[in-house]
Amino acid sequence: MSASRHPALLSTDPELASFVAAEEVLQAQTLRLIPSENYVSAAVLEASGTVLQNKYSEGYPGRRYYEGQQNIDRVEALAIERAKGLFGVDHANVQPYSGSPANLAVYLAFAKPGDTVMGMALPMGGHLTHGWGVSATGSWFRGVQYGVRADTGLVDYDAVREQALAERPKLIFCGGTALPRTIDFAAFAEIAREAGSILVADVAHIAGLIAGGAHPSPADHVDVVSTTTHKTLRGPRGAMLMCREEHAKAIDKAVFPGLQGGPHNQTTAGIAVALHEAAQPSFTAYAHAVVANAKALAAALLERGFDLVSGGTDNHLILIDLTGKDVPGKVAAKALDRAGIVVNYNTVPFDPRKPFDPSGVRIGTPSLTSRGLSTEHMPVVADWISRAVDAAAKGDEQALAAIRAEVTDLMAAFPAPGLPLS
Ligand code: DSN
Repeated sequence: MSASRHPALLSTDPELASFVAAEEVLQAQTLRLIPSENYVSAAVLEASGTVLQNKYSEGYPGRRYYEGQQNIDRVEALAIERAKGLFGVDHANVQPYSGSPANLAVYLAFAKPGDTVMGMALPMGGHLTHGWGVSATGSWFRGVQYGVRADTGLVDYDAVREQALAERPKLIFCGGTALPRTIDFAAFAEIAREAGSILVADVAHIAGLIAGGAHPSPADHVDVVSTTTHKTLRGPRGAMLMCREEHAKAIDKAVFPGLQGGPHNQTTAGIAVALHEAAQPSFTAYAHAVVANAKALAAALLERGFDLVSGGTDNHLILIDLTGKDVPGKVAAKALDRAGIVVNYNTVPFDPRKPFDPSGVRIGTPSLTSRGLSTEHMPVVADWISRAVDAAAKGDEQALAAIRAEVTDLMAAFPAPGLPLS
């Protein structure tokens, strides 16, 4: 199949082409539940693979350090205008290479090494770059971390406020990577105002939901919005920083020349296409369907005796605590993978196990919704997960193989965007 899709690659480097072809088959045949992944459209794939990648263009539209920018400037200006329109912000920088560099640029813009910064602890659902110890942001800065309540699995905004007023951090991050509930940006804004902190909403996971109106927007509440572009937003792997006009210069200077060199123009083009797609009514329907599917899947998992952190979900993501099932997260994730269901093992709040062998698995509905699965399919998905976890406990490989056959069968009826071979 790759012969027709990537003929030049096949003829130049058949070995590499075979890996790509195998990945196409894998993505077509499996049920992909990793909540930070998705399928980009064929248009985004095409834009991301253009000759735009042949250009160096350090600087910003109209202010470059290299000549020959007449087309690149138009591409980047278009991406910027589309980001501003979609997210309702004054300023957008579309050059960060991905989420971690985007967040590092925020530190560079507003803080000095040694300053106190505050974010959600990684094992509670935060992100490495929110001041967690093993990241540069936790070693070059003094990271203080908040979490969720043990009894509810929810952020305790009173506790966050108390901590912020005691620590007076330079930066406060809200958002994370394993948060199944709506983020109260207004509450964080009030806390940041009282503490005199710059508030950053890292909406990487939920950017597409915000764009589609399925999650409240941080635009009116925070100083900076940081996001990757490849999760629910369904763009290429990249990132954006968005802010009010007053912070525009600091953000731009931090991204370039502060942290990065030439932007990846082919990615900028893919981002522009994704932003255009996300502005269509069909994307609003998609974002709401992602949430409806996640709620239906959570309900079906609860019916089957699963323990979900915070008791369910408001967004695209579900965090399953497998402690009661007596199957470690990693064992379950690997068994699910053998059953054709791709998830990642994940810590749960207050996890007694280690991050590399934690108690939970993290799942989400962005990818399956992109393929057109709807709420009626979620009990089937929950059944597969339940059967696979039981099979993992018993070491029943035959049961996993049987699930895999069922998964492949259903997926064949729901072609994935960008993968015509499905
Ligand atoms: N790696 C991303 C995720 O899976 O959530 C966060 O950076």
